[in-house]
Amino acid sequence: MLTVVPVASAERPVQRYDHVASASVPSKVSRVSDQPTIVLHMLPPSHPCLTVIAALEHKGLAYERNVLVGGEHNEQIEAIYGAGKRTVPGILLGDEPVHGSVAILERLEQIAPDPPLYPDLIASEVREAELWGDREFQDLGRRLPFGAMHFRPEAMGSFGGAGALDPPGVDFAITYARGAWRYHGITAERLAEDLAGLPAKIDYIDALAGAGIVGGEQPTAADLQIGATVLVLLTVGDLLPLIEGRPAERIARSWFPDYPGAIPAGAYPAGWVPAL
Ligand SMILES: N[C@@H](CCC(=O)N[C@@H](CS)C(=O)NCC(=O)O)C(=O)O
Repeated sequence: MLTVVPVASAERPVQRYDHVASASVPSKVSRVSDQPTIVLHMLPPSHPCLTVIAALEHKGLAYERNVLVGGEHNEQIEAIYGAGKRTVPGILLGDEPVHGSVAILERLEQIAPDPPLYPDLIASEVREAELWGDREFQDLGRRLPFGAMHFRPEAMGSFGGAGALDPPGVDFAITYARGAWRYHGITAERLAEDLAGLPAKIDYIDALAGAGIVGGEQPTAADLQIGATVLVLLTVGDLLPLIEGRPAERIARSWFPDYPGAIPAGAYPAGWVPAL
């Protein structure tokens, strides 16, 4: 999930994903011969960054992680990738800037076709599902956790891997969650709609799995795009009954390491999470 939300204090409430990366660390993946150098600009908890990491590692491409500082990343990314491009992930492929998870996966497929993320027989269906994952599903990995933490700000401690927050920590979490609501355009009405619409999205992932577009023995680009968002949703206890045991959960757990953190069930107002 991600976002670094502008808040009153520059200090972040929690530090997470120290195990994922530290600034400018070469990955351990062995390098495909003749590949260009690859530098990934990322923020650690970002789920589209996890999509790109999974793709790089699945293809066995060596790369360097350049972990940006939250709050400074927008200007840094814009300086590298061009006007209006202010989000992570981006990669530098040699000197060539490629911005955004969908464009990156497509470009990685060109430089390293095997193993394919867009298998020939289902390539157009995979692209369609990947775009759905990027445009319609990915934002839920931001709005649903931050939506929950407005009602349960103390859960920002367990969500961020910091454990229980002390009262000043909860004050910070309250401010942070408010900033996140503003930043992501979350309102109670929108959150309730997001929650009401989630079962249909999980059903759609079931249908994609039934059609062999996701959930196979090897990941497609759609698995990596959709799975990273599901991974974040699995941290929200209230959402587990909608996802557990479904292809969506299997996809997320198959292609990604655990996403630490938990928002205990009971966060959203009663009745907002649809009953199955
Ligand atoms: N759909 C884009 C979304 C990128 C995106 O929104 N990234 C978030 C991190 S998950 C970001 O950089 N947020 C920082 C910000 O908006 O300031 C992609 O997949 O590349």
